[in-house]
Amino acid sequence: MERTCILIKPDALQRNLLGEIIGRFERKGLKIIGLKMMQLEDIVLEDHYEHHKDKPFFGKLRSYMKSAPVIAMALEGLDTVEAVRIIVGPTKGREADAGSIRGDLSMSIQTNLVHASDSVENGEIEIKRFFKEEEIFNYKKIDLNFVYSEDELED
Ligand code: FUP
Repeated sequence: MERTCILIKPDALQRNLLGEIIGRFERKGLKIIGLKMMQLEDIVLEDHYEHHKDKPFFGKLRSYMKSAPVIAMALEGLDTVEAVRIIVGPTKGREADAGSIRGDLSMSIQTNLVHASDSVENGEIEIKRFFKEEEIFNYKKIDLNFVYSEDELED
């Protein structure tokens, strides 16, 4: 099974959308293997947004990401990185398809509610960045045989 990392951003917390957003991942059939609230600091944000460090919007992005706590989630499932990116939608909320989190709930390119890992490799890096080993849980999820077919579970 593949793993991915989600951050539910400060705008979601302020707009009372945590339950709505977590619920969408749950209803999809994704297994929550890590979940916590945390205050992000400069060092971790500079690491996380390394690819945007020299962009003009970086300063404002960093302040916004520190303006309130975030919720970090680790999710597990088949092809989870791609499945979650579809549920989240593209970066700019006002251009995202209805049905996606950003398409339904966000108008912004920056306050766009959610971060989701963009590759399997980054998913693993981000889980390590935001979670300690003991904060990731290995447990039997009883709906697995209904979320996936027998064939898919054997692969
Ligand atoms: P995504 O993978 O969709 O979260 O998007 P990116 O990695 O391209 O961008 C990460 C974050 O940078 C976005 F969530 C918000 C911020 N950003 C801006 O603030 N302004 C921009 O023009 C582009 C991105």
